Amino acid sequence: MNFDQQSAKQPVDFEKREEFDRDPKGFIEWAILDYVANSPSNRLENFDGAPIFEAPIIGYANGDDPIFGKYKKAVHKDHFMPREILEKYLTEVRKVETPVVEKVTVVAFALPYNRETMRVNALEKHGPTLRWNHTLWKGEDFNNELVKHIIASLESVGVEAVAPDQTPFFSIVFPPEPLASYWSHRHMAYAAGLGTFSLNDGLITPKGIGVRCSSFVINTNLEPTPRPYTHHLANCTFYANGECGACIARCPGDAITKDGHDKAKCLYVNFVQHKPWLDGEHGPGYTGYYAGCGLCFTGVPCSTGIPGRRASKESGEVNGRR
Ligand code: B12
Ligand code: SF4
Ligand code: SF4
Repeated sequence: MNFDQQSAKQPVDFEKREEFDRDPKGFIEWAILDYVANSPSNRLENFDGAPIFEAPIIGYANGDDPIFGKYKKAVHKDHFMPREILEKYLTEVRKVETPVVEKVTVVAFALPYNRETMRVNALEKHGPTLRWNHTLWKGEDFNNELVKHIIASLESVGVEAVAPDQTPFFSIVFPPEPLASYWSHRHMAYAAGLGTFSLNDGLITPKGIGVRCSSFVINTNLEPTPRPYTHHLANCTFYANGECGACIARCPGDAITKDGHDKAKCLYVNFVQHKPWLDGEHGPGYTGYYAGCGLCFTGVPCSTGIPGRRASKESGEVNGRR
């Protein structure tokens, strides 16, 4: 960890630094859980101030784990490697002359949607509820604010960290190229033992598929969380034993079939199809940049937990998909 270099840049709170050194995971987890529990930004202000998200689950991955190399193929050729993006950020944004990046850890977390938001969205058949829509755009603002807060807390004790999707190097790739990004939170969560992908692409965690994800990289060695699955689709019943497929019928845009998830169709529903009626009902400006959807995340067996499954197929081919 490049503690001296950081301390030269800003005053370090040595008392808190001792807390971090005693129990780095405890320090990080308390900072995340406290902010989620107490921040006024984690509130659905138009719904009696109910929390947007419940307490998150948190996991860790070794930043030099070979799995991150695989994401150059599974996500995008320019998907960041954790060590590479931390070094780039320190050099080009923080202007640290010769950053010493030793052991790198990816910290990932998944924030469960408020249960009432899950319940009401499950009743919808054509598009998202206003609660879901607010959880999408106000929730994502909160998610970004939360990560900024954690990075600032770490920097205040002289620990370097970066939120790769909040750097100027991050980009989302849109059609005609296949939809992707340079830092996929779900892939980070998968690496950090938090869950697997599914028929509709969503990440199914022990808290279900009804979560939003985030992740950051830290210049510290933290014990990785075990990955309690045999392949990247294991938590989805469709791939575990060929059953389910409940999300297929939930999709108002025919974007899910037994062959998987059509991202271009899904994009259309999320950005174009739902926006006029949601704005029509509630007024533009009230529904954020885009309407969202998420019907495949609600009213399905994996909504709030990993669905019960029989013996999982061995790794390799899973229900026709690799
Ligand atoms: C681009 C984007 C979209 C696009 C494309 C989605 C997609 N499937 O990629 C569109 C506009 C369609 C979209 C829609 C939605 N999105 Co969106 N989106 C993103 C974004 C910005 C980037 C995603 C990305 O990089 N995808 C890359 C592609 C390649 O991922 P993929 O196809 O899912 O990956 C497959 C391969 O990698 C394959 N694979 C092949 N080989 C291997 C090997 C290994 C080892 C592994 C691990 C995987 C693997 O398995 C994966 C699953 O099939 C992220 C935010 C972020 N920065 O992460 C949010 C994000 C994915 N979206 C999110 C959400 C909630 C939504 C919506 C519900 C919208 C809403 N809120 O109303 C819908 C749901 C769509 C769905 N069913 O997934 C959440 C997902 C939460 C979850 N539980 O999964 C994210 C993580 C945002 C967040 N901060 O939480 N989204
Ligand atoms: S509803 Fe069923 S098939 Fe669809 S993602 Fe969830 S477990 Fe998989
Ligand atoms: S988010 Fe909506 S449009 Fe996209 S796959 Fe899920 S149900 Fe279909």
